[in-house]
Amino acid sequence: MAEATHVASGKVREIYSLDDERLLLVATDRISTFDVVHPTPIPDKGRVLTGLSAFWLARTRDIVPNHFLELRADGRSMVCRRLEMLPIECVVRGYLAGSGWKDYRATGAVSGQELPEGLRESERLPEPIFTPATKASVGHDENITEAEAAALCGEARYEEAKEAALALYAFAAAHAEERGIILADTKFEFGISSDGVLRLGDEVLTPDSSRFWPREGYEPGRSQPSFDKQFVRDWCEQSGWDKTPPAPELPEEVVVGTRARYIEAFERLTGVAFERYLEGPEVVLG
Ligand code: PZK
Repeated sequence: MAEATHVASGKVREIYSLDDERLLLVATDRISTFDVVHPTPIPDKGRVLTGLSAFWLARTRDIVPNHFLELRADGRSMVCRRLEMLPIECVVRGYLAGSGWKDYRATGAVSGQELPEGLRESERLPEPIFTPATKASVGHDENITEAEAAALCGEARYEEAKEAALALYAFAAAHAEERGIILADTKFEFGISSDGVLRLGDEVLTPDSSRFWPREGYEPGRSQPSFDKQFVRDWCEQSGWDKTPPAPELPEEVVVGTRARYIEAFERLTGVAFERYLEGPEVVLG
């Protein structure tokens, strides 16, 4: 990729600039647990995430336009339109987990929205809620009120992003549910293209931007196992690692089991055999 210049690294992704209008997003095989990246890659994880993201972007373009332009033959990189990103994370929650559960337990509310009393950890909410968060450059994103988010984005763009995010969640949660996967929550990022259109950007509805739980064994009142990362978390918990950097190397059986879970999520959600995706990634675009 001689014409691409590197612009940013995420924990598990890289961004390159192609020209004034286009970026290349590359998903690596890196994996993090407890916010720390392991030295051991999960082979094909980046391809699974890029394929899933492209699948959702292709199927939701009538809900809201997005940044997708092209899937590259390597299956792990996507050419997208350069956007002016909104300065908030657009989180939709259908179930009470993570910081949503933490904030609810402490205050009875999430992002300033009061919820019914007596909800349990991982419980399904009466209806999905939009809980905007800051984009922290270091440390964790923090939930903010809708008024704070609207002030950061401008009222009209805020409302547009909120309505799009709720509609995207409803579509994806129904699709996942039919395939035995609970979409507990997910994070979207939106931006404005040079023609002034609000578009969905970033990675979309992947296990790295969402909580996917197996429907089988779902039980409110406790935390739920992660569809993709549970082998890694369980191994880390019993390894004695104190969850501060550096993260430990992962044993072969954890790598193999985790890779199989990513591929299972891909195949269940897309209905496409992963081997078929490797032969020609555009198969996920429908
Ligand atoms: C954009 N990120 C997240 C950070 C990564 C990814 N279409 C776009 N236009 C402008 N900016 C972005 C996008 C997208 N997608 C996404 N940061 C900026 C990010 C670090 C590494 F791979």
